[in-house]
Amino acid sequence: MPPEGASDPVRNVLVFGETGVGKSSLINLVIGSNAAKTSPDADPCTNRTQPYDVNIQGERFKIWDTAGLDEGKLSGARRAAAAEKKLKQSLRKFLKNNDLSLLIYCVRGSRATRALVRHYQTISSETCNSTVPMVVVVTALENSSGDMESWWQRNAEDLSQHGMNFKDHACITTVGDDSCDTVIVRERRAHSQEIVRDLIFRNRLDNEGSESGQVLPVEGRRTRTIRIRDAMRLQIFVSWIKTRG
Ligand SMILES: Nc1nc2c(ncn2[C@@H]2O[C@H](COP(=O)(O)OP(=O)(O)OP(=O)(O)O)[C@@H](O)[C@H]2O)c(=O)[nH]1
Ligand SMILES: [Mg+2]
Repeated sequence: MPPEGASDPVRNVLVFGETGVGKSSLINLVIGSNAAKTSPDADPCTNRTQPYDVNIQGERFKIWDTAGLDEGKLSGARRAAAAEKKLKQSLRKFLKNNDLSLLIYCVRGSRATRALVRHYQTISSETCNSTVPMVVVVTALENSSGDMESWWQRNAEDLSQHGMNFKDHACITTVGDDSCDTVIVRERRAHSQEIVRDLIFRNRLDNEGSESGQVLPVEGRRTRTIRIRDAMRLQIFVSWIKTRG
């Protein structure tokens, strides 16, 4: 007999963003362990797309860590191109199989908004025909003045003016457990874990039904178009009957 919950659907969540912004740290925060390798070096740490299993509110998720994207330096251009190519390949595969529940764009709070546009556009251009939600997670806010959420109040309009629109957001710290040197940082980290797990849960896409799937297959799209056309015809017919009556 399979273990309990083994046949439950598993929802895939893909985390992407620049090198060193805290993608692997974010995953460790969500799963509650240090399974994903992190590094303080400026050099890229994660080199391949790798899944981490986690259960959130009784549902199963696979959170995929990805290689960091280019941070605008000319050095390492080959590696950056390879990281982008790998990310696109993984994304296309998920979309083709209707198997992606959520995209998380991980950014660092200190980064200028305009620096975030390029990677946003790269991924949006891949997902424009799909209904996979994209959310943004802003990291490194453990010492921000005011509460962490105030980052959003200061920057949301700027993001939108730069053409970046997200279904939802979380302003958090992903600083490692061993680097929480004050009570406030420790509390912010614990709060961040709750916020981000909740973000994933409430924005997950249900990939089972066709209405909630991502890219509708051609047949599905045609059926939906016919349904809309029939409804419009019916409406015109009803209006015509009314004008006669
Ligand atoms: N202060 C601070 N440091 C953080 C935070 N999140 C991560 N870091 C640190 O930033 C460094 C890079 O973190 P990683 O999680 O390895 O970043 P990454 O995006 O996975 O990096 P790559 O795999 O190289 O793309 C590590 O030293 C982390 O401890 C944060 O919220 N605040
Ligand atoms: Mg990493």
